[in-house]
Amino acid sequence: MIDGVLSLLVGRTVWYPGHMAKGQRQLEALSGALDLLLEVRDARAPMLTASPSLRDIPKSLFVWILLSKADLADPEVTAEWLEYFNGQGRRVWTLDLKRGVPQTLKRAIAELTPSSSSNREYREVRLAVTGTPNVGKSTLLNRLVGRKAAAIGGVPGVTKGVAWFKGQGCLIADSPGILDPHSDARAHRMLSWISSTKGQVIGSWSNLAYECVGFLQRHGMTSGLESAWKIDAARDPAEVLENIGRRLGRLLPGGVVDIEASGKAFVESLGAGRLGRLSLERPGSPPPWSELS
Ligand SMILES: Nc1nc2c(ncn2[C@@H]2O[C@H](COP(=O)(O)OP(=O)(O)OP(=O)(O)O)[C@@H](O)[C@H]2O)c(=O)[nH]1
Ligand SMILES: [Mg+2]
Repeated sequence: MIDGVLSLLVGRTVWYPGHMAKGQRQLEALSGALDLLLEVRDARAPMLTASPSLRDIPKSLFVWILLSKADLADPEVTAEWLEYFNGQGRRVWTLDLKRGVPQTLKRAIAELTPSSSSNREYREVRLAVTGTPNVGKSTLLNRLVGRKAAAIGGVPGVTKGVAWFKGQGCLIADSPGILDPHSDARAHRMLSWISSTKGQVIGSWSNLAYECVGFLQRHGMTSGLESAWKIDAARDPAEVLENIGRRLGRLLPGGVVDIEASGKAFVESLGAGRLGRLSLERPGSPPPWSELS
């Protein structure tokens, strides 16, 4: 039954609002005047959340990778990612932005000097944060400038345009989250599991949830689901969702579970990390979305 429902999701329904295209153009336009780009990726899925905006930037620009929401990812897998990126000669940090920014990152930024390659009339180092939606770009910026300068929020699409903020001895540009409009629809659906795209624009919440529960079951990652809602997570995904709905009291008249509301609660809980620490990708493994139909 689920296979039939999921096949409806295979069509390309990528969410690509106007502010993303505008943000990407703005970032590309200013990239020649930057000393550093901070590419924020979600530690739970560092390849899935690789930034598509890096294609048209000068090859000489330093790009450091910041794995955000490391507090929500499996620490062992995050350690593998650090090793992977270090092995590629990349500079990489993990972030738990609820706590702050690592001193080593602050120091590394403080040690930068304005690049002499661009013709500039200013002295401050200039950097920009980039990344897919909702990965924590604005939270990072606020942490770096030491105040709540940029708006943040738990849903993707909060930042709508590039804006500069003054930090200590540097200027930092915030930018809107950007998705690859040509990405595989399965990858796009998976982005909604970690709240990096809007689930409701992709398809029905219940279909997203069925697919996600199946993925977690295949990868032995359902313990958080069980402890959050005290349900048997080994059941058929439709049954799991139904039981979540009952637990949460998401009932329609007549006592029938509102399966869309249940799916929404499940996907949003997963994205917000309420179902335990888990990672969707491991270095060297095939892209996780390739196993979806
Ligand atoms: N647990 C956890 N939550 C984080 C972390 N960083 C950011 N968040 C939360 O993630 C949500 C998104 O943060 P934002 O800083 O608005 O993300 P953004 O990338 O600027 O999002 P857009 O502007 O919408 O693309 C907020 O609810 C933050 O509190 C982190 O390291 N750990
Ligand atoms: Mg933002």
